[in-house]
Amino acid sequence: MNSALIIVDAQNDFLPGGSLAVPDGDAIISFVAELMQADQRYELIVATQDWHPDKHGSFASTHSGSQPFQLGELNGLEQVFWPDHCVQGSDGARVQEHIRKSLIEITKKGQQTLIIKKGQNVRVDSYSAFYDNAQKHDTGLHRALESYNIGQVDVVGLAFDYCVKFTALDAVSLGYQTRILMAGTRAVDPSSVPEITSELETAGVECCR
Ligand code: VGL
Ligand code: ZN
Repeated sequence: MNSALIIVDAQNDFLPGGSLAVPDGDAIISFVAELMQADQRYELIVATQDWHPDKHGSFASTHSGSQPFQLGELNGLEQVFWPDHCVQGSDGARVQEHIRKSLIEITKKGQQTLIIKKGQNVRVDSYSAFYDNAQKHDTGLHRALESYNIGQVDVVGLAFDYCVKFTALDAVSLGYQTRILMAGTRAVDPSSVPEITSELETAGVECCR
């Protein structure tokens, strides 16, 4: 069975110094870069990018009176309002330099790679690499994985409690054997990790230490 590596949102804004920095986020970089270099392990390596237009509906700054990290509502869905982040074309939206360079290097060596952008619709947020939070818009990732006969996925990246979690949940419900490699991910809220880990495992996601 073919395997794919899905690197979720390893972007500057989620790393120390970024506008939505994930605590200890940079600790994942060398682990992920090494995985990417492992010959023959993955049929396909996917990197996702959170890719918001200006004034995205998930930004606190878009809603007068709301503060970053407040819970609100966006088009009928519960929504955490975030600091502005990953605005299309900004430096914060770029894939972290080491990961970006590794992607180019392995592509040159013949490794199949794919970039998936998400979060472009101002009216709905998009945590999962497969579907938006309303489960309406499809990014094309499922079809791409099928075309490579992928049956198993390893998920890493940022943040564990949002985009990594929802990517893994969608992967498992689409029928992929799904693992999260814990050395390759960190959470916005580190105290949430034990509870989310058991939620994921109940859903059938293997969280590998
Ligand atoms: C993410 C919050 C907002 C993530 C993206 O990549 O986990 N979190 N947008
Ligand atoms: Zn976002």
